[in-house]
Amino acid sequence: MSSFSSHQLSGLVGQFHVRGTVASVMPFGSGHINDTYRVQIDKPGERSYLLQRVNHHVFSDVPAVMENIRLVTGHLRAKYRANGDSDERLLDRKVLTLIPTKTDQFFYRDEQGNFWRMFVLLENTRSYDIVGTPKQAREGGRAFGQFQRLLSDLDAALIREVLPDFHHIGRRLDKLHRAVTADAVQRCRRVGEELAFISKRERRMHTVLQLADSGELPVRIIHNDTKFNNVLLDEEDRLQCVIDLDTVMPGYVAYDFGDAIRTIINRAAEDEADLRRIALNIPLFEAYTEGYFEEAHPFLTVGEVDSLMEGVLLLPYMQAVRFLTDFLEGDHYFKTHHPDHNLQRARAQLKLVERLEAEEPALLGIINRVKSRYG
Ligand code: NDG
Repeated sequence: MSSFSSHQLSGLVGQFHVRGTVASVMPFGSGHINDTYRVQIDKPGERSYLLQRVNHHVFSDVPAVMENIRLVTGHLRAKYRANGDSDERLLDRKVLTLIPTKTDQFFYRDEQGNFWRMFVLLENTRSYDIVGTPKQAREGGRAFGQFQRLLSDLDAALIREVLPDFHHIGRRLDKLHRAVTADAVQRCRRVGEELAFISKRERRMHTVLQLADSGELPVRIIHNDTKFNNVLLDEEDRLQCVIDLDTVMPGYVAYDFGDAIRTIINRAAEDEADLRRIALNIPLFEAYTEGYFEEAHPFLTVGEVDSLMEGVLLLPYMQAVRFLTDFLEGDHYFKTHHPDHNLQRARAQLKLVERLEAEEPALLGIINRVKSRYG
């Protein structure tokens, strides 16, 4: 994370409509892209905030990102209100709340060209990098199922594709192949095994795109970054809010399902160095699937249900392709904490693909069982 002095950070907070004076601004969370700080206000009982520097190397059009977030949070709030939620303070816990700047913008641009934004911080909530219990997994499934359902009547044409082809496996593989050819930092000789593993599976990993091309998958507004730590739960592990809306864009539900399962089913961390520890927790898969169908069954088509398992294999595969590409390009995209971090992440994700392939019949059986409850 680039460092900003507490004086600079307090100055930035002062650009936004916050109540009270700042007590502290501390780094917060474990994201790989943006820089996030927790802003504590110097008054007991006053709410806290999240100050974020949006990574404008990743998001080249930050105003478009912010416009998407404004549209999506506005739509979600209106839906909750229409469903009878009238208490605005409770709504603040269900939907991210942006704090405008003193000039009524949703971001502030500093002299160095950094983009800053501010959200209300949800007190007494938690997020988990690794899921512990079926209850947490079920709430995760409900979270993203509900998110997609409530957005299913928002016109996808209104949402800007801020990261074009974000989950297009063909483009991701092209980028990997270009990185291999360029071999900019001479790391190619270290990844032969990983490249062979990836190339062996290239064909199958195009299945979601093929289904989409043949018209079997509707384009929907999806979250596109459904890591479990993007769901906030309360102290009793009940769903509160879906966060990190930067990547909300048109796409296919299999992407969100697969990306969520990638973090939920893995007993180890996304970047686990000891590959023997990468093992599946199938009861958590079942619980997530149940929670997801509970919310999503009214809108899912038969084609979409049939695509979910493909998403489960595709998303860890695509993530490995992305980590490996970044490793070969010299680690410009994801924040890394040591020199081989992206390689370690890629290896962990490929091991996860292997484990998922071995359990495919069991996982499909669960999806079919849950689906059959809804006729
Ligand atoms: C970041 C990525 C997400 C990826 C995740 C891996 C962006 C904007 O890291 O795609 O799945 O942990 O690239 N976000 O959140």
